[in-house]
Amino acid sequence: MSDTNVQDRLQRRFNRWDNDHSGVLEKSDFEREADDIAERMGERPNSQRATQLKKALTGMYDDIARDGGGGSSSAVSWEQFQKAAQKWMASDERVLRDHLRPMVQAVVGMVDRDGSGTIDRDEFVAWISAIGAGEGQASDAFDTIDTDGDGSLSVDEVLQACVDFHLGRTDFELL
Ligand SMILES: [Ca+2]
Ligand SMILES: [Ca+2]
Repeated sequence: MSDTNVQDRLQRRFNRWDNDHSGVLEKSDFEREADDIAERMGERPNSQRATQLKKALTGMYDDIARDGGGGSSSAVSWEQFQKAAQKWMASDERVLRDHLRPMVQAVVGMVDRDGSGTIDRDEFVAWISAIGAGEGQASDAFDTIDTDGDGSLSVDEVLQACVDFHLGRTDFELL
């Protein structure tokens, strides 16, 4: 993996989460992000799925604030964000997986329109076009992420794809 790549992706992630472009991350950025994803997925703001996602994202904010060395009541600077990320990415990748899991689970729950518990190809393509990321590659990405080749994406498969992206192993950004 390339360290520059990993660093660039972290910076991009920080900027994307900094929804109000204040230069620091606040809990409200994560609430807005959850609302934004819900809206793009055509979900009502207070639906169970939308509420789950908001809970997962604000929970992630609390984790980042804690591991960055600040408290969850103050904002997270880029330096604190990097500190938290280094902590999550330095050791066994299970640590990163555990931190990302609640968010991935909530997003999968939202994308999984038919409630099958997994994401099929149509659901995946709808999601990727809703977030406006790499539409042309959606079908190829689906095949790559579907590591057991059963034609649907499980929470674990999506989670691994997110981890692989942030560790610089793959180029397809999911979230
Ligand atoms: Ca499904
Ligand atoms: Ca699969």
